[in-house]
Amino acid sequence: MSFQFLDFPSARDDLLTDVLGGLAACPKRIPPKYFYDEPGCRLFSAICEQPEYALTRTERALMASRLPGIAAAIGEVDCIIEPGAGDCGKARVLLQALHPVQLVVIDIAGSALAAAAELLARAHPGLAVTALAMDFVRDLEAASAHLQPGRRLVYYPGSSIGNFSPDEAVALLTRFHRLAGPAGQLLIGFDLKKDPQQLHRAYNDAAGITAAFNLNLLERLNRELGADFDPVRFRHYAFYNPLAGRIEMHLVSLAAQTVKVANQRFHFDLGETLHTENSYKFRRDEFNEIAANAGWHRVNEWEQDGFAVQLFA
Ligand code: AVI
Repeated sequence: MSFQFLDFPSARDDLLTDVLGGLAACPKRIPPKYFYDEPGCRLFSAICEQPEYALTRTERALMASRLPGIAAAIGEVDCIIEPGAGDCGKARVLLQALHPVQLVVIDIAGSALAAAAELLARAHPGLAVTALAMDFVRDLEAASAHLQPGRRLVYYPGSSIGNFSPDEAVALLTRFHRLAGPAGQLLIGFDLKKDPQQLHRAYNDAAGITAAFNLNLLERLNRELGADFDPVRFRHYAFYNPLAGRIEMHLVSLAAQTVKVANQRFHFDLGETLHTENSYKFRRDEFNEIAANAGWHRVNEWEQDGFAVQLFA
């Protein structure tokens, strides 16, 4: 078995800085990457099982039914790199069809990543598995030093690209392009624009799991930064904004209240929002333009039930 785990702890230090900066901003905001502590990862997995949230299931079904065609379009690959790999479940599917020499999985949630990547390495004795615990939006360049030479495929499934603004998406895809190198490819999955009611339901599931996921952010700040948020005094509020083409998630204050984080006080008016996430939905041509601005040209695409997977070179 070949398994390597490397921790780039700089990401941890950002939580306090980002939270203090985000609470001082107007409107208040916190980056969605901070949803994913251990309870947050568990809640996100539960969201993916909710009947209203079809995104993950649809992508899984698309990948399962089209895998031979996708693998044929990709061709020979030496190294698969998956930023935001989480529990490595999606990489496992690709490994069945492509037979790379190395798999590099990257995630900010280091301990869950390490455990999942080690299991993968045990199941594939011929594969070199490298797990990098880092904030890939900031530290991706550091990953280059750990890539074996050869043809690289960056795999970015799950519509995670939708959690970035269009400008941020171009910047991130440009960094993927640099990491993939001259013969590199990008396989990316994203959610398509669709009936806003369907989108609304997906982020307002009846079981309240998305609400718990959103509110867990406040509990995380209490646990890790000694903040004193009272989660029952905030309401999960998610809606589709058709002008911006995105779901917006907010935590709306149910009272005029003051919250303390690291000895700084922040006032919330009744009805004031803390903006926690955007989830952009795309038309296929819109997405092509974003990718083209990052130096990628489209090679192939697959679509199923409002979800698209595109291959770029
Ligand atoms: C990870 N990301 C693509 C999910 C999304 O749909 O934007 C996160 C999520 N937020 C609420 N539900 C799911």
